[in-house]
Amino acid sequence: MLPNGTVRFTTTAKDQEGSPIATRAVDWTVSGGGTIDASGLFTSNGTLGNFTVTATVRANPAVTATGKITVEDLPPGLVMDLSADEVTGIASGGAVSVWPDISGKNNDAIQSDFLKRPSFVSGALNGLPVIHFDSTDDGMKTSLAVNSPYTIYVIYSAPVDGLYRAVQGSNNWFIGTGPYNGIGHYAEPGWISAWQAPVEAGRFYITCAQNDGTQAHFYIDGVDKTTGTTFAGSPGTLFLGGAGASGGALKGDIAEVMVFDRALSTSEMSFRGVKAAGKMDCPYRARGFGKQPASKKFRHAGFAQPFFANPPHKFQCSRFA
Ligand SMILES: [Ca+2]
Repeated sequence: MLPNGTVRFTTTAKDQEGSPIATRAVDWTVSGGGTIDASGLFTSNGTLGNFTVTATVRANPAVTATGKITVEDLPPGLVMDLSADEVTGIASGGAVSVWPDISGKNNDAIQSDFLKRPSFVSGALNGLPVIHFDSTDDGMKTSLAVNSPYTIYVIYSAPVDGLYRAVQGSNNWFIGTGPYNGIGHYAEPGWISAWQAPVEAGRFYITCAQNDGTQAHFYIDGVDKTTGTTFAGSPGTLFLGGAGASGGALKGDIAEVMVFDRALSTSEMSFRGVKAAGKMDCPYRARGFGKQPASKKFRHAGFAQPFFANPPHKFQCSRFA
């Protein structure tokens, strides 16, 4: 969440067999960073950091539950932030009807059809949860209309085969697996990036689509993969997985989707990417972000000494379904 913002916490009571029971009165406390009122509404005082919220059953103080909150200073222009580790109250494998937006802009992703809801998977990526979208029809709709300029991050695992969409628009715009069996990014009227390197099954990629109103770029793990900068079509209304213009499914997992209503600078993009890579323990090449290798020599030099935000523990960055 953003400094000086608010977020509401709730509790769900269950008996020893896991069945829901009436929620009893609880008292709320927080380890720092602001205040929390009797209704569970946390209000940041602007202090950045990680804080723990504790709910204590008033009639039996031995019974407590905790939640965590991260207050961080994000670049201006954040209009949607769907983070799987901010989804609460769903057991692993459970259906996700609402993926709450934590940007403060109320652009939640929703799915009213039970059969089309993605599922919550706990402890899937560096101990953090992800949202799994099936190979047929799981999808979610947001109420966010995106037109250039914009910057959109999608951190997801792709299938190794076929044409699957992680995030798409009401227009023919998507980030997903291309027909070339690599991660691709399409915006009318053509491919901004059709990377043909093999996708590793279960591996999470930090993808970033940036459009400054004139030129479009696409980055994978901090590396510029743009092949066509002039395809400037915008997504329109944003959808996840098998919803939107094509209905094409994902067949994979999403950890986070972040949308800014402006083109972030290269240093801002690098900062966000390194933050995400650290949180999820994914490899990320921070140096040279935003720069298309100018020559073969440069490209060799760049890849010979990759910089990783964390050691590239491949399997900590992966989930195999
Ligand atoms: Ca389904």
